[in-house]
Amino acid sequence: MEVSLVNNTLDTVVALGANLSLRSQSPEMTLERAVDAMETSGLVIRARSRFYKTPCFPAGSGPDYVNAAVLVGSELPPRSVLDILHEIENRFGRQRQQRWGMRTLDLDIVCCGDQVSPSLKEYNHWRLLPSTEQMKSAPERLILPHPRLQDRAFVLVPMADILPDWTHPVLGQTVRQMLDNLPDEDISAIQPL
Ligand code: A4P
Ligand code: MG
Repeated sequence: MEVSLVNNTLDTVVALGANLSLRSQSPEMTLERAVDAMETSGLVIRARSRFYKTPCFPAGSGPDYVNAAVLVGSELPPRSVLDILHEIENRFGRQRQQRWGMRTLDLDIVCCGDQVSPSLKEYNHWRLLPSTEQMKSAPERLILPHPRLQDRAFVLVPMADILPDWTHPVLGQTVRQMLDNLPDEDISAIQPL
């Protein structure tokens, strides 16, 4: 389902990922139920990507993921949306042990329209942090857009299903253009389920 709005301020994209089963519930089923839980919590799901099987990043650090993205309509501030997402992650057994560790459910806010938060300076700090440092430290505050979305085929491919013309407010590139910058093998590794 594709929506032809470009950078509407209410456009919030949420990325979903899971690579561990929750008891007998597969990652795919967890993602289905997480989307339902988002709706029950009052977030309006305006578009939903396909579900994709994606190789774990960093390579070899765990089982394949299932990834997807949804376009959410909400009048809540993004911080309140993130609180709802964290509550859903907890309900689905998420434990934060290790940065980029395996997880039953990860819900990230990829973008909220044109917003750059909390400031361009802090956004750039997290975007430009060397990856060895990224693995050790996580931001306390909500950073928008998600500092690594432009590097991640597992975020951009699902996002291209729902909002391909969204333009990154700092990098000035659309989702399609950011995908074009990635190696072909990163993109071909993302397979619809
Ligand atoms: N935080 C700040 N900004 C945001 C935002 N825009 N969205 C804060 C969500 N959270 C944000 O997040 C750490 C802290 O960042 C939180 O306190 C939150 O308030 P987290 O979700 O606890 O930690 P994380 O998921 O390990 O970090 P992050 O930054 O979400 O990691 P990534 O970069 O998303 O990597 N491989 C595949 N194939 N598919 C995946 O989905 N995901 C990861 C996680 C690694 N490898 C993967 C996948
Ligand atoms: Mg996360």
